[in-house]
Amino acid sequence: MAMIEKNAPTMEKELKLFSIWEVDEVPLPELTKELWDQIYNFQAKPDDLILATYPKSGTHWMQEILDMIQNDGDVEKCKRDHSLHRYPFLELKFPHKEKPDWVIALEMSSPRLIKTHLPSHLIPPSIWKENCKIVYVARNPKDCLVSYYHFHRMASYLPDPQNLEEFYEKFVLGKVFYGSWFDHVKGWWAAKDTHQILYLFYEDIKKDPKREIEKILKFLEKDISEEILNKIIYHTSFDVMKQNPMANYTTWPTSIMDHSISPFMRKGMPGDWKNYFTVAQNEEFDKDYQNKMAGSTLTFRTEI
Ligand code: PPS
Repeated sequence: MAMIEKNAPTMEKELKLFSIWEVDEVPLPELTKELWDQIYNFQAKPDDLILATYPKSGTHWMQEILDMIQNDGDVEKCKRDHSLHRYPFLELKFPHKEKPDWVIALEMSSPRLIKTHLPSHLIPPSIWKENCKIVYVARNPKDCLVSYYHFHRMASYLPDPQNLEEFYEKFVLGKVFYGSWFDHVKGWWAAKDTHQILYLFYEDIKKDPKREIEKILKFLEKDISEEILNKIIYHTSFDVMKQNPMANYTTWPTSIMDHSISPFMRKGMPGDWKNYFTVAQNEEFDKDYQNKMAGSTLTFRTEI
């Protein structure tokens, strides 16, 4: 919180509209451009834990779960700082931070948790080479699209989405930051056959957080008591995270994130897309989905 308050004026001045540049046709925030070589050549360590997601798939939720696991359910420790500052975002450089996040990661003590929205083919090769454990969270594309749309409305550094129709077109064409949702989820799905990847689904975590957190514990080879497990489920529930200033971004200047337009912790519920998609859009989306996902064994639930 202190860093946010201290640096609010710098953030307001410098966190300007992100422009796009592309790596392998994947649109990325331009602020990664000059750092790209260093990011791609980032040196991972074998005990790094990587959290990978397509935007708006539950990154902050999973980070909170992993932080609670790593801190044995100590809620106060997990409130030590805002989620953005607790763990580095591999490919990003925020103007209010003195260093790019990959440098912050280098200076962290192990075991490190590092977040990324990068598609699997743009991940620093050292992450594969060191055989790091990776938790990937995927969310159904319709809710992802709606959530991403609202995020563009409330975050001043993201291009104005105009309206849902315009954003819908960009999303299905993969012309949004981090590119095609379809390529992202399929790329990581394929990668799990050859790497230590726990592939989770937002909808499953929502439906049965206990079962999904137990999967994570097994993957991380970590034992915790039933009491701590219940504490983690409670602390990382949508309603509790929505009230947590260390997780809900309400401490950010409103000129950067305007929660009166749309809160960062917005709905947190599978199926909200039904409030936004027209019947025609839904049919078109389903057709496009069939084509793009043909041959994939991945399945998504668009409601629970
Ligand atoms: S970001 O900005 O890309 O890192 O966003 P990300 O954290 O990946 O996703 C934001 C969406 O996740 C919802 N969220 C949650 N859902 C359920 N339970 C919990 N605890 C939770 N925490 C965050 C958040 O509300 C965004 O989804 P929408 O649909 O917009 O509500």
